[in-house]
Amino acid sequence: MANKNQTLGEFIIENQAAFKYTTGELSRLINSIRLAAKVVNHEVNKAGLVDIIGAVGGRNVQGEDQQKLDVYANDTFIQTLIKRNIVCGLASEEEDDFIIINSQDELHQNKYVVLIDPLDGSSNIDVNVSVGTIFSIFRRVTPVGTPVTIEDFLQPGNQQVAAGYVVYGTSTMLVYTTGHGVNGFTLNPAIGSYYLSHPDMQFPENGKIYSVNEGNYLDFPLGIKKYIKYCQEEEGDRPYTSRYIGSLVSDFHRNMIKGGVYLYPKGSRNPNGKLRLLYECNPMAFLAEQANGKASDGYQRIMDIQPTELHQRVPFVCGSKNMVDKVEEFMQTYGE
Ligand code: AHM
Ligand code: MG
Repeated sequence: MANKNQTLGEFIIENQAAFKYTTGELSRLINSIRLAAKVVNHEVNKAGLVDIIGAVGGRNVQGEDQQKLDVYANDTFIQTLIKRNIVCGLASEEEDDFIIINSQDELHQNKYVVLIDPLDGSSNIDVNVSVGTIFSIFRRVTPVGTPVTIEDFLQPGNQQVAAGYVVYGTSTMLVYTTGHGVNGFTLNPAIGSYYLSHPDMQFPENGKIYSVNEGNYLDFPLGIKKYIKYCQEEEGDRPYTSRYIGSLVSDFHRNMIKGGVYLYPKGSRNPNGKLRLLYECNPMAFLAEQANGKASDGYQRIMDIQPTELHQRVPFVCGSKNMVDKVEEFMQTYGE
């Protein structure tokens, strides 16, 4: 029975034994992400004050340079993970290349690499709409004690050890999986602790929400156009409701709680879709599957795609299982 008084710290310790390789390293890593997320949360919550205390990109009253929030989030996560000596390599949506990390005592003894989108939903940052952080954790495939290589990062999503997101919304939540279901923790800002508020999160099998940027409609594959029309038809439990925030984390979070499907298809402007396989789609796909949902590129399982480059993009369909099945059915029937 889930204990709603439990803090994230307590939960991590209690569940450590369930981890596949239990040395405590993964627990410490998730703890570091939790810490960095608190720091970023503090900054995100002050975003509206920027015009009062000094414009982003300018200098604040102390004469320090003010960073854009996405740059700040990127630096915070990277520095926290490097300083706590907890990973052997990092890749970020904000960085061109992956980062090799040397641990202080012996070289490269850590086993895990982290891939991160430090602040997703960039178009929402300046307008007080929810944004999020997404992370994905793998065991390295190259030998411990050597510098990480690109191979350690180009692993299919089905090799993920853990994944999660932080949503900076009306409240701040950290939601993650280590392959044993999905649990959500809400930050109590007065105390600075996350509490287990959403144990064992599950997508309803069916949903009534579709989330897609319909401004791109004319550009979509025929299968997606037909699916959107299907959502709008009056029949059975349809028409569905359209809800699109434009922040993947928030759209996913709502759909997981209420039941729905998120789509970012390809189009002539985005021939492979917009979202990145490694930083956005894989971690969300792992969470979706762990929560009884599904994630696909329209034809195949996202987590079975073999990545070929760090910033690779893929079409993304994710959410309630029966809804994703339906989208695949439309893609099979009508194709591009
Ligand atoms: P970003 O990584 O530049 O923030 O882009 C990712 C975001 C997702 O969070 C969101 O679902 C999507 O881009 C929205 O894109 P669009 O504005 O094209 O609908
Ligand atoms: Mg992003």
